[in-house]
Amino acid sequence: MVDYDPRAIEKKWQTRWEESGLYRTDLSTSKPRWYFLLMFPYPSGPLHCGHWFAYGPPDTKARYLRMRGYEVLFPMGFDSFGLPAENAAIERGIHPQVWTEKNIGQMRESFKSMGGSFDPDRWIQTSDPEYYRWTQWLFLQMYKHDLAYRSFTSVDWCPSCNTTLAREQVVGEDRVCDRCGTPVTKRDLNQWSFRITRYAEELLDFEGIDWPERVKTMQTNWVGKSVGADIHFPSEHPEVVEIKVFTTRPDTVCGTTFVVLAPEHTALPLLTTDEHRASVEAYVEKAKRTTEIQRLAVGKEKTGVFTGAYVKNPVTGEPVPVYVGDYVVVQYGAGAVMGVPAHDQRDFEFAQKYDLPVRVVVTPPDGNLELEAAYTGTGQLQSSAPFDGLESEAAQAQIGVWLSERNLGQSVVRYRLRDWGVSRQRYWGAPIPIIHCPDCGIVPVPDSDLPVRLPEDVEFLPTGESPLKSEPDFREVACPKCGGPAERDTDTMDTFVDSSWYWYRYLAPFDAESFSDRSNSDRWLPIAEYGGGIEHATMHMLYARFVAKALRDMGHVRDGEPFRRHVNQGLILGTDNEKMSKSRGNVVDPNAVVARYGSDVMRSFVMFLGPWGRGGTWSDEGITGLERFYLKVWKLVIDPVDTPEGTVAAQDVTELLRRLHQTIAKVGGDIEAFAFNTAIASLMELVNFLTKAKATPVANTSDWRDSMRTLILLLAPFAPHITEELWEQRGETTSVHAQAWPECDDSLTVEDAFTLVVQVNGKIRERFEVPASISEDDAKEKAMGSESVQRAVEGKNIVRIIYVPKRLLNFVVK
Ligand code: ANZ
Ligand code: ZN
Repeated sequence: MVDYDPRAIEKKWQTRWEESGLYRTDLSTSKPRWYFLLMFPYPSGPLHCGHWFAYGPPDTKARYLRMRGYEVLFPMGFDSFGLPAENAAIERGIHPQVWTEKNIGQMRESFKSMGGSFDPDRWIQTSDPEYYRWTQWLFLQMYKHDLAYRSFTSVDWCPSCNTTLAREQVVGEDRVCDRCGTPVTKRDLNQWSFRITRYAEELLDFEGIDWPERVKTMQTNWVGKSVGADIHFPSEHPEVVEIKVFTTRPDTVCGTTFVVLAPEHTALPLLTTDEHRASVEAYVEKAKRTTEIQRLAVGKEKTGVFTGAYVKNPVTGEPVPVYVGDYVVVQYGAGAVMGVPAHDQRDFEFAQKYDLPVRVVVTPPDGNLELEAAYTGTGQLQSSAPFDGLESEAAQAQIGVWLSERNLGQSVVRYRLRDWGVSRQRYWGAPIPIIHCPDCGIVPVPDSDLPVRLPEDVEFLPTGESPLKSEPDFREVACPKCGGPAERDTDTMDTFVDSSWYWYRYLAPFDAESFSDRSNSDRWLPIAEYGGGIEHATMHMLYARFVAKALRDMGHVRDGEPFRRHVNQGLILGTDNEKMSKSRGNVVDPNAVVARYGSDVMRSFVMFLGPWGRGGTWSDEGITGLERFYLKVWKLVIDPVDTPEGTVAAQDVTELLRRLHQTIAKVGGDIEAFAFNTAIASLMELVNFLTKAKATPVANTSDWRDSMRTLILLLAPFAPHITEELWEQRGETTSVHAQAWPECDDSLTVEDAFTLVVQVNGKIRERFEVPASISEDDAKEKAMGSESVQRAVEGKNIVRIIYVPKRLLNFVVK
């Protein structure tokens, strides 16, 4: 007999599948459609274990869905612009393009060796000019619809690398540069931004999409809606009319005993009196070096310095001292807060520290006015004429009206979400398709001139300027409007722009006329399932929703929600139960595992580790366990039946069919729920059962031969190579992956029952109805639970237990 040799069969089938185009999707199909999208990888080199976990199990589901009659669009590509390529260029002198292409080559090999059933005709890469031409088109569409604008804004800056950092390059609690570890500072630059804030309210609406609660919560917090009021505290300073604050508790305005400005607040240098200038300046200098996260840390002591200035409480008319404090963030709200120590804990701590009065204006339920901590609940107003006696909620509304009638403020809704800064002073990205003309100003590159190609021969060394700035051939152009000398924008786009629309491109990857195909996008979207890591919960997943809504409003697509369902995979941990990392030395190289055991074993193993949504821990024994499993499957199917013909008990056939159909139902349901681990466990049980049954006469029946067929079909999504080979060896001529999933006949899954007779020393003590599949242990346990059996064995020693399956249990006692 032929032995199981994964090395030989896997290569053979990968090549055949490729040649036959087995996994090509027919977008104009009349079958039910299923667009199954996985977050495409950054091309970092051959696939690692995390990639195998992210892509292998979903491949199983894609295969299953095809067998269930769906036309499955299951494409793959590469998010191939970005910083690592540029860093490789700087460190090793390899051109980013070369580095990227090499890695993509390795990764595609890995995807092939996985046996991934990705559509062969839809591979895309975002650094391809035919792709980024449409990223640039998207930018221009945003610009034309007033969703992209240029402004002077603050960006993260690494003083050592001398460059702007993308948000993802700022790492850790201390916000350091991920290249050199230097603490990041801020710098003001002319930057392009996308107006994502216009969609803030709609982004909070998850109606009709099936997403993990966790992701919805993260997005909701990221958007950060607050309902409250802007309140103006008038000033007598000649250059400062008033200080505006934002509060979610306008009902507490009369409890304000100080006002705090952010260190960057523009009115601060004006208001500060000469007497306090030195201490305020020293404080501001120090605050500049502390990061936002550090400043806002909950446990952190609230500090500040008095400015010498006073403003007026708009309701009570009382003078209120003005402080500067670093717990106030300049970009949020009005960059200033009214300090209400009685009702806000941060203000309470501040007041304690600087010995400022605490005035209770919302009566606590216990009536106690000697507060140990802020009372942050609601209640009846006091010491707040003319609003005394009102409940907080009514007071909030009335105070809003009262203030706006007097031009002293108004009720507002605020969002924490900021517009999306998309300019990067880097090389390896899509050039921003804008020309700056001294006469015409900002001029978009005409669509017909797209793509604006990235020049190849460029000096990358980080000088603090965009590398493209030093390329006169790139930079200097004629203005498309007036023909005069003009300059291109030399920044490139944030790579998150590239990935904010890629699923549309899979629907028409080579279309030269459009970013996508409208009839395909209407038919195939929204995406049935989008799988990927929780780390993308806010940025990528929020940008994607924003872009979909923007394209919908521009009339380019129908749906504002791109992903009907979203699923997150877990992590594979190393044998030490820690995240795999080179520094810990717990990394497993999937290629070595595949070389030794084959891809079917590797992919099944990662599925067997644990539920896909949770992940699991690597184990070398687990790998050999799966190797043994497939050897067993191989022998079961390939080795001839050599059981002599004999009478076949009807109940053995029933049992065979019952096991089979129970497994069909179980495996299908588990795959749908991403519970690949329990699906494999039930297939293992089935194989054990069949291996035993093979030695009995049932193995000579046609039901047996059918059961071999069913087993191969059930295993096909998990182990595409071995099953294809076994299928062929049985004389089949069309691919196992083009077959229908076995039908589960519910009438066959019903458990048979039998009467278990329990004896003690041969004397019948009890009879039970039990399921036919009851195990010996369960039968014993049930018998021991019987009172009459207990009475019969009491005080005696059980010397032997005789179990006759499906009939009786006899306790021999002395
Ligand atoms: C007075 C007050 C009284 C407040 C009270 C709360 C309770 P969210 O919900 O996150 O929007 N705040 C406003 N602007 C700020 C800034 N730039 N930096 C730091 N803190 C700021 O929080 C809004 C509340 O956070 C505002 O309501 C303000 O404190 C503070 F009993 O104003 B509150
Ligand atoms: Zn011009």
